[in-house]
Amino acid sequence: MTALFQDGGLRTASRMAREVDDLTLLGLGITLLFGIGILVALVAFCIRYRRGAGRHDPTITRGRRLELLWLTGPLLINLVLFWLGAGLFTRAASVPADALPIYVIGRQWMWEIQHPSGRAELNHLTVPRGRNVVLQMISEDVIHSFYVPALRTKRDLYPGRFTSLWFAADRVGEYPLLCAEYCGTQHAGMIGTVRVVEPEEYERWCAGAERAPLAERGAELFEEHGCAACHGGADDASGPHLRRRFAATGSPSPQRLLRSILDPAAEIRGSWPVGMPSYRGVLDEPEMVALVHLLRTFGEAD
Ligand SMILES: [Cu+2]
Repeated sequence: MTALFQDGGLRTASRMAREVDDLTLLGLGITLLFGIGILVALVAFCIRYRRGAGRHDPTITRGRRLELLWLTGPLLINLVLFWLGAGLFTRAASVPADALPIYVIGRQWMWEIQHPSGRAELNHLTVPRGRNVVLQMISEDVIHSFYVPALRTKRDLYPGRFTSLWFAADRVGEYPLLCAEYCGTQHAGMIGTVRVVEPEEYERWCAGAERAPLAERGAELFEEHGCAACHGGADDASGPHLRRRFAATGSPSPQRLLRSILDPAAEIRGSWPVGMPSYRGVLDEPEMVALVHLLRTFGEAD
């Protein structure tokens, strides 16, 4: 049924996008079926039982079976739609563990994309086909919304906080990327493209990075800002050895890591001797991205 949309500018680029279409069309189909059925019955009854037609008054005053039918029928249909919709929503919201992280920084009025390889892009997002990708997104100023119609997916970006969006694009091509949250006078110009390429091409493209890998830049910041003094594993350290701890337990989510950096008091557990200062206003967003990415790599089994 979705083939209908393929060439009409509503092309889909992931399996989940097609599932969203199918569910939408199912809901639309059921609505049409009932809507048309009711309309036809209404018109037919108006003509058949009009005044002067000589037919008896058709008003039904009792009919338990009929009542049960019109109560349970729509209820069951709605429960099925809810079940399908909730299932899809849950899958869209649960990031697969193996997803490739790519970082998105939104600012008035552009998208900055950072790949772990060190490759960066403006208003373009290059992703490998067939691979689960998770975007970790943050805004530098106001609320933006990352919207890719071809993926049937959208998520807001906020200042000082990471939100994530995952997808697995399965069709090579270029798809429009839009900001779906009015974010200032040039909001309408905050557009770009999502470029889906073959995995080998993505690897080749990443190899041409003009900057150091993200984790490397994160490691520099880790030293520069004195993180290592407390979190580097020294005997008299006043904080947990993060590399060792995350290697054992896995890294927390980017949002939780960022909160630990910007608002440490909210995240400190146990009885460490010195409270950590907040790094709000100290790190800019690209630095937050590099540092959080480094902390995420601590938790990856190698
Ligand atoms: Cu915007």
